[in-house]
Amino acid sequence: MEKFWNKHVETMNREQIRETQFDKLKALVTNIYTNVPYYRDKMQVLGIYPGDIKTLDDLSSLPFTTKQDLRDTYPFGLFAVPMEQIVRLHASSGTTGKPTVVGYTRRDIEMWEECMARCLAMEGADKSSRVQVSYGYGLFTGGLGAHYGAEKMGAVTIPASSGNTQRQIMMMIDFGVTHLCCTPSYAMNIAEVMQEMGHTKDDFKLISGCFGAEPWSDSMRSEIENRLGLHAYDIYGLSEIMGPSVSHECRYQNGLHIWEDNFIAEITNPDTGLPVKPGESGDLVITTINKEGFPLIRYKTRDICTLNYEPCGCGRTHVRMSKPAGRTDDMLIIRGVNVFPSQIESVLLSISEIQPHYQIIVDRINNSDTLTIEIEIDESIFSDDIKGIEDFQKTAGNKINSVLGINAKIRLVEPKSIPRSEGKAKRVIDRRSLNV
Ligand code: DLL
Repeated sequence: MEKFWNKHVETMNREQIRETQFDKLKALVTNIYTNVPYYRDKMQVLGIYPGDIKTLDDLSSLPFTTKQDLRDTYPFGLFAVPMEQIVRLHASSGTTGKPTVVGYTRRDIEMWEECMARCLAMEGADKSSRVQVSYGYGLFTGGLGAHYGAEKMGAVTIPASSGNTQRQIMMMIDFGVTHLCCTPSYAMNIAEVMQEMGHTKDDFKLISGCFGAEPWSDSMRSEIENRLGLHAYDIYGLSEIMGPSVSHECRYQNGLHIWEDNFIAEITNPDTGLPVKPGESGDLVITTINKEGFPLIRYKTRDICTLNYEPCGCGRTHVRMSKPAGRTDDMLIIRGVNVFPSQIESVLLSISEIQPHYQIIVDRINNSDTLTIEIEIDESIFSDDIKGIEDFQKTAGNKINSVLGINAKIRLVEPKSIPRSEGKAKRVIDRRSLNV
């Protein structure tokens, strides 16, 4: 039977969702115009005032917010409440320069807990569950975000954080953990170490896994499900908006329901900023209509996906986003062909001998881009003759070429030679930027 955390809200009809969104949007625009000088200035430049928001569609007249705006206002310039009302800060690990800082009021934390509890319920968790949170705890939102939702639900919550994998496995077995929250690449790592320790999936009581924070393919999903003996669900979120639980998959696994009573989702063309046609893919843009501390108007996530408003078999009415393929900034352009690392993963894992451990190396040699994929393979292939190995490399290269239209050099590497992830996996080494 379908489990809900807040059935009334999760199943309200589309009209009710739009009404709720409109009421909250109006209040939000007045709030930021009054309390956030940065937003007020932006709106005044465009000649837009709170009274101009007369329908939900007027959202599109509001300015976008970008990562650059967050940097320009570092650290607290976009906060909409006095610091006395902020009870927690999180920050994203900026690869360059300063991180982006997000503040939460007590009510924001409660809203986040509620969203996370809805996500866990979607996987079938309830207060009888034992939830191991193996996302990193700290400024990263994964650990604490999942933790508070599981606790809110009344489940036994185990704040394992990431790392020390053998101990994680011992706890999962000894504590009878039913639900595991971590990145999909860390789940693979756990599966591998479990095997090395001489355990099998039957030693676990796992029912489901709540995996996100990085792109992962459906082939990776099957791999994790087979190895750990659980149902693997995708969860999406980002520090700027609210960490994990912006959206989550139901058991139909045909997209992730976005909690539309808290977030308005739009898809726009990443170059022009114009809305795409219904069902087309583009940049996911999110407006947080229920946050007090750090509300964002039309935030360009740079995550590429589509939106699906069709009714879902689970009964939830909130829109579904497709599994994000990756951020526009993670998209590789190799000799003019656009490709996301997750697409390469999908092709690789469709070849049975390939282990889900790989690294993508992009370089520029003699002014031409080169793509090398290092993959770990079964011991069995390594013990094969040279011809067998060459044939295998050719098959993998041809498959990449026929599906993605790019030439790749396949380098087979020994089992365990690619670093294992405890959080977000680093799949791509782009040496082109180093050579410029
Ligand atoms: O990764 C929040 C999170 C923690 C989500 C735990 C889910 C689970 P950031 O570190 O700010 O926050 O990274 C956000 O990660 O814009 C996406 O590009 C990517 N991302 C997050 N979830 C998914 C997912 C957290 N399920 C950035 N699939 C986002 C693909 C994801 N990419």
